[in-house]
Amino acid sequence: MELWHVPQSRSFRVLWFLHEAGLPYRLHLLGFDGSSLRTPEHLARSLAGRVPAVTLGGAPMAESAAIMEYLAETRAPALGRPPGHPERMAYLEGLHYGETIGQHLANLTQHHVILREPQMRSPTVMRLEAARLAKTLTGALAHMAERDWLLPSGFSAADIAVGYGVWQARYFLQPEEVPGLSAWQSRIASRPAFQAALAQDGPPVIYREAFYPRPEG
Ligand SMILES: N[C@@H](CCC(=O)N[C@@H](CS)C(=O)NCC(=O)O)C(=O)O
Repeated sequence: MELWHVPQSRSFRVLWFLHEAGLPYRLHLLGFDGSSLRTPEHLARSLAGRVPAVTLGGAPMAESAAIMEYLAETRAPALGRPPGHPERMAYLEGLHYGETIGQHLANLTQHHVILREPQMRSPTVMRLEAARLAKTLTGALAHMAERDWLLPSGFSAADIAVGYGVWQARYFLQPEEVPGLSAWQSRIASRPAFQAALAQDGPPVIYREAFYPRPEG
């Protein structure tokens, strides 16, 4: 399979999944300036000109949760929970909760990183979205209670979908804002497949700072 990826973006989920599953892939690194995402070739793979985009046997897919669900069903059963599995509902919930977290990360990235002119940036949005991001993570942690991963039976693609947001949250949230977040990030970082995916991620193109503080208010 082929994967089109922008370093530090949501396509990292698919890259991480491929390493967890031990599946072979061919990686194409794209920029985040818009131009390489808007070519006719890329728009044929991703309707909105985004990443991730993959081709599987020549057929395109471009939603990371759908890609992971399909790959788990067809090539990596240990990372999925099939229909009829007692954890199926919680698995699907976690797999898609990643985008509930992701929308806040995307808004924070817009206002701290993408919008360059100060008058375009909203301190209100920065504060509101940081609080909403913290809420999504606090909620997930409360649900996990004493567990390391989202499902009682252990690590799954749902942990990759959510884990990408957990990892990226370090750009916008201080550890004390979400008790348990640092330990969760450490558990993610301790996975060999995560480290192997990081090694393939490519040079930073979105986040140049380790942390983006929001204005007081
Ligand atoms: N729901 C999609 C979202 C994909 C998405 O929006 N990716 C961003 C990078 S994080 C992108 O390609 N943005 C480029 C653009 O908006 O032009 C997924 O999770 O795969």
